[in-house]
Amino acid sequence: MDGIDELTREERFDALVAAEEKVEPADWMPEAYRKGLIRQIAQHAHSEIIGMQPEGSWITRAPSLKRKAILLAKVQDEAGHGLYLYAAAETLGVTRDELVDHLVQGRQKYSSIFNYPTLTWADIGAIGWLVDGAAIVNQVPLCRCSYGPYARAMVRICKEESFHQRQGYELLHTLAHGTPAQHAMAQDALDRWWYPSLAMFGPPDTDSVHSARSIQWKIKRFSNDELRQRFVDMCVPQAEVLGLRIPDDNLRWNPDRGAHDFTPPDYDELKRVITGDGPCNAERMAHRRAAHDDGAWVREAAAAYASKRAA
Ligand code: BYC
Repeated sequence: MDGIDELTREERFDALVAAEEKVEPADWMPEAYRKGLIRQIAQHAHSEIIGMQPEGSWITRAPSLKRKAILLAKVQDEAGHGLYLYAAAETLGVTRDELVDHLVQGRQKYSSIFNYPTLTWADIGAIGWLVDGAAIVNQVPLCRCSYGPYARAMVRICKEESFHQRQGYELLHTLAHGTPAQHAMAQDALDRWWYPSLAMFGPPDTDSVHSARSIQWKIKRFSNDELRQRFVDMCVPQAEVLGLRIPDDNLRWNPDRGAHDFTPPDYDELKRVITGDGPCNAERMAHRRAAHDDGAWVREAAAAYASKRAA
């Protein structure tokens, strides 16, 4: 391929993205676009899979059959989200096996939020309301991502996340309007999950290494700080309905900006958690590795069965 053809392909790709059309797996794409997407989609898929752990540990302790059935369905949905996302990443020329290996070897990341412990039942409500809420704010714009398979996976994921968020909000609402002890438990969960949820949106824009390129290529549509702001503005009236206090003395409406001023999360803590030093990093990875090893015989049996049928 000579230089002129290379330029033409690049120009064609840029025109496709500018026209808001989808880039599909068979289309030519810049190598950095492909690699960037694999990085983000893999991290997203790993987050869904690791994200099953903090809630999964409460399935046996849910306070009623109804709550147990709801939580079980939610955790199963998360496994499904992981699978859609691994499948979307596979269209970019990597295999799911490779990505899972990267996760268990600690070579790819997953969301910082899942390195915090779920100490009480109210935490399950806080995860649904805040963590799934943050995920929705982050992921709805990804339904318009320039890469077709990722965008289409996100449409279905967002519908399910919306149900997840409502179940968490309803759970927390029940506790917040229950006995004083239940109300205190709900407030304590909000106190502990608020700042880690704000950190889910990533480093501030000034430190975000990938944002500019991702926005230029229409993978991301908004910056980390824009989405964080949107999330805060969404949560404030919801907290009022819950009768809970967001743990931020600086939180107030700013009429000039048409948005709330708020205290940002501790970005040094985010860095520490991302690099392996959060409260539950070691536990989450050990659990994932053990599940991977324990499941080896299933993968081998499935592969043997498939090759027998092919023969
Ligand atoms: N945690 O340049 P930046 C869910 C990394 S799961 C860990 O701003 P980017 C759910 C970032 O990867 C929710 N790492 O990056 C599941 C990069 O490192 P690398 C998961 C983080 O990509 C179960 C570096 O820091 N959602 O919904 O432009 C139950 C520099 O950052 C974090 C997604 O994954 C973090 N918080 O923006 C309930 C959504 N923040 O890759 C719910 C898709 C930053 O260079 N992902 N990093 O090694 C995204 O939208 C973007 O990747 C991010 C970061 C906004 C997360």
